[in-house]
Amino acid sequence: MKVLVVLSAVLCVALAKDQPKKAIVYLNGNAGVTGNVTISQPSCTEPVFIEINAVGLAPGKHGFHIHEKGDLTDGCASTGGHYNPDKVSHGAPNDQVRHVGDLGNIVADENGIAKTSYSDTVVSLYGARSVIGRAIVIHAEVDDLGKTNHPDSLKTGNAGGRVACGVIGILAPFEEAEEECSSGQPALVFPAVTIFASFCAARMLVA
Ligand SMILES: *[C@@H]1O[C@H](CO)[C@@H](O)[C@H](O)[C@H]1NC(C)=O
Ligand SMILES: [Cu+2]
Ligand SMILES: [Zn+2]
Repeated sequence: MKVLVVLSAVLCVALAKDQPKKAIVYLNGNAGVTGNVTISQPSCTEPVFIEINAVGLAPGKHGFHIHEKGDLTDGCASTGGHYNPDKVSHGAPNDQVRHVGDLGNIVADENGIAKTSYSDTVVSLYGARSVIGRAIVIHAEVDDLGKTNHPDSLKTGNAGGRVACGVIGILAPFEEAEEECSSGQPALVFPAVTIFASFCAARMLVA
């Protein structure tokens, strides 16, 4: 019986987990580059999945970042620097030390098309560090990932001008308010979840 109670409690906690979140970015700029980016995350403890569709790029690698502001007043120029809440050096997506916004490079084919997707464990759509409302920026040049002697390497990756950008907007869910959940930390067991689990366990006992 104890095993049943524990099992049902675990199941109920699993069912009560966060709603998946999804964000959409419409890319534009004054360099003829257009496209979109979707960012989805099943729960606050799982990685984001980023899908990129961009056209009009010069063939080759282009720095791809999340910048701190969703301000397009002056086009991509007014989106600020890389989103960097930890105030650390620029790096590669897989580095221990990196800006939250450091997503490395995307690669455009000979037709100027970049269609790619990948996961990232640092970027989040949940909590105080949610990137919703910030901006995605595609650069003219290669992001050197903080690995060269250029004076800007550890600041920006020396990725050159900004050829396209867009604000990270909510796609789903759009009906409910932000949940309390700190990104980048273990999931907290909230009182509501505990009560729900106890309720489920109690029902198992009665049944
Ligand atoms: C993103 O762009 C691709 C390629 O142009 C298009 O097929 C897709 O429908 C777009 N997605 C959204 C959500 O707009
Ligand atoms: Cu950038
Ligand atoms: Zn950076």
